Amino acid sequence: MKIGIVCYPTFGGSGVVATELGKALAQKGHQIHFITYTQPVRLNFFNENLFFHAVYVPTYPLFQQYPPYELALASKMVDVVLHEKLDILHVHYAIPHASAAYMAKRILASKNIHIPVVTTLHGTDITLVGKDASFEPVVTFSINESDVVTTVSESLKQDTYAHFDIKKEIYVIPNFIDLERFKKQEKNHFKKAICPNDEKLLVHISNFRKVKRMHDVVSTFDLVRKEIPAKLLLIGDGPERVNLEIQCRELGITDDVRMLGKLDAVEEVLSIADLFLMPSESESFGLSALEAMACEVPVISSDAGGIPELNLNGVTGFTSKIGDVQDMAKNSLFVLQDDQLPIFRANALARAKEFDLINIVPYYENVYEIASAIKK
Ligand code: GMT
Repeated sequence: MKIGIVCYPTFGGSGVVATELGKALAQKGHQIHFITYTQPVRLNFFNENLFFHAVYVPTYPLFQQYPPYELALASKMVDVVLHEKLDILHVHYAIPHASAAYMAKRILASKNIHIPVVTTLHGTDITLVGKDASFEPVVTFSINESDVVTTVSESLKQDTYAHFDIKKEIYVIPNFIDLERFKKQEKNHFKKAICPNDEKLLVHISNFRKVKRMHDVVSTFDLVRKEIPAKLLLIGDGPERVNLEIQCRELGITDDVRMLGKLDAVEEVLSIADLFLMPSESESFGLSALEAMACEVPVISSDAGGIPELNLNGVTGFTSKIGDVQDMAKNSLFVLQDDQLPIFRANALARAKEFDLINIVPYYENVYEIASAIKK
């Protein structure tokens, strides 16, 4: 099939899932056309089936700080569908991709061209931004107008029905992992550099937004470190970084906390980690937790959203009530015991294997078939 994938090109989870899906589909022989405003971060290699089309938004004095990206995106979708003869459009993250896809679909219909649209909802497009009154009517409409809608967890499906008046079936297709890339590697020299005295290594990876409850990461680590020698690595960057620096200074733990910024090769850091922390306020799936588990790292998390569908309480790690750092610290100390850690590591890997992209990508091919069979 010739598939147009519309996504955010950034480090954020939805962009990563969209890009990895496109790469996997290209390897299966589909022709994939990414449509977004800049090259997606993980689209960093050559494959004869992968194409990138940049959305250009012209500036004009009247637009001031509001250039109409959605219109430029819809126009680019029309252009790519027409000239590359796409069979389907798959948009990731509802805002503004689903409504831009609706516009493109209607424009193409006026030219007697039918293009099926699949919309994948990822998380904050539903649970945070999308349900805001500023967007809700457009999000509801464009979800209902998509030919097929998918969510990345059962929890997000239920949230979508709860927050929006959705009249159609939603298919759950969980996020997936490339086990060839995400696997525990031999990185002992790196571990020695970070943990010279064999300290336990706790890791957190995110976009440092409020929804990630980064202060709970630091508080949990602080409680663990009071009991056993431990270090914390924070990967990523975002609005909460300054607050974290202040919190670490106030707790007097700066020597044991390192912020490495945005890294591409996160699997190298995960290869030396003993525990992954994800205390999020809201999380539709928790892709970075899956990446950790694939590298044999157990997860201590909140029980928000879809996390419990991935992190099995007492098996691959533990889930706690949102904000219960005492419980998260207690669970961390339990998992980090020498007789427990190998068991949790093995369980985490076994669970991650259930999300192997080889098993999950065919579900997307299936919904493309379903969407293509719908004639409107
Ligand atoms: O929160 C992020 O990291 C970004 C956000 C996005 O939509 O780009 O991630 C969401 O989608 C990911 C991929 O499906 C999920 O793994 C994340 O759980 C989800 N984030 C939230 O729900 C907060």
